Amino acid sequence: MVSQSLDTLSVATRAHTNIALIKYWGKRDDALYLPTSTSLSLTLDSLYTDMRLTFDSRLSADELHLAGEKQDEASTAKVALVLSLFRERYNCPDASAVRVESHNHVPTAAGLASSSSGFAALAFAARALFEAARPDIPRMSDTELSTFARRGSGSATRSIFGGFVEWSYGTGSSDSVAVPLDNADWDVAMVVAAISTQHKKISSTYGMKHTAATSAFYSLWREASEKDLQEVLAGIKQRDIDVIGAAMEANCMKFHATMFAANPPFTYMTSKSMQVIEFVHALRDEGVSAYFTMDAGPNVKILCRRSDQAVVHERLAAAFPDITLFDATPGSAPELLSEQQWSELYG
Ligand code: 2P0
Repeated sequence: MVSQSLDTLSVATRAHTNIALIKYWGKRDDALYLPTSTSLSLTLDSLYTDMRLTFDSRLSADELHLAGEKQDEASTAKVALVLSLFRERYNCPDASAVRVESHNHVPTAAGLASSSSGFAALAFAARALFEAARPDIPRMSDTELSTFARRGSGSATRSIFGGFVEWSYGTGSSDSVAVPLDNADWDVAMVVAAISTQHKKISSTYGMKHTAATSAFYSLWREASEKDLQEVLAGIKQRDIDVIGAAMEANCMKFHATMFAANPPFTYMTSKSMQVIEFVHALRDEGVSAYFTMDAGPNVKILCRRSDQAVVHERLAAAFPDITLFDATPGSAPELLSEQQWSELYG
């Protein structure tokens, strides 16, 4: 971060994506992004978004540039909304418009949750930017910060912390927050099997709304998900990958079942996803602790011991040479990047 006149002040950050072990799938309040159930995730190190925010008095409105390309007003709207919440919170409605430059190191919109790292990066950078503009206002806690990330995208709430993180149901907006559970600095890892990096046909936002409104299984899902959550929490406490993995897989299957039971029904699973799932089961039959989860896309994420990650990767690569694999270990909370780091990366 560089301290210059407010007009050209810049802040750059890196925030990591997270993968839900217990899924968020539905809002009880669409405007405030309050979830219908508590979710739990693992933040990943190797999939992240870098973002720089700059006050620019020459701009008439906030701008979003993705990998150097200026986005249209519709794509910028949610970013502008989150920035407006910071202007309000920091009591500076007249602050200059902000230029947002974002670089995703996550295949966008492929069920790999680039919105989680994107809005976490935005919130983390905006706090630093507005703090510099209004140093007289007391520092915003990470817990409160997670409610600002939430307003951009539900899953972004959880990327405000590293390791295993819960996003609590809460009683309202101020306590539907991220809670860090465990930094996951032990024998845990993921291999992501990116079956498709194409834009998905049904967005998560629409998919969860349609499912909550029409699925015959939706009320059962909420009840059952709470039980799965308790099992994952117990598994994290015991550092037992088998307890965590079994409950994670069960939660994933119930989450996808809600969509099979929607009206009309739909699914994000493909035949290739099923082949990978069967392969994970076969690995487990051989004694490797490997467990799958899938989100709003065809990709399969495999939870395993860090000490087994190379084996899981190699076996998958041999069986599915056409699938791109990403190795990940637990990631940390967002961090600030220096101007020098930014210019070395993005010129
Ligand atoms: C999750 N997903 O818990 C769930 C599981 C996808 C499946 O959070 O509408 O992009 O912006 O809050 O966060 C993806 O949905 O949706 C997601 P919005 P988001 O990770």
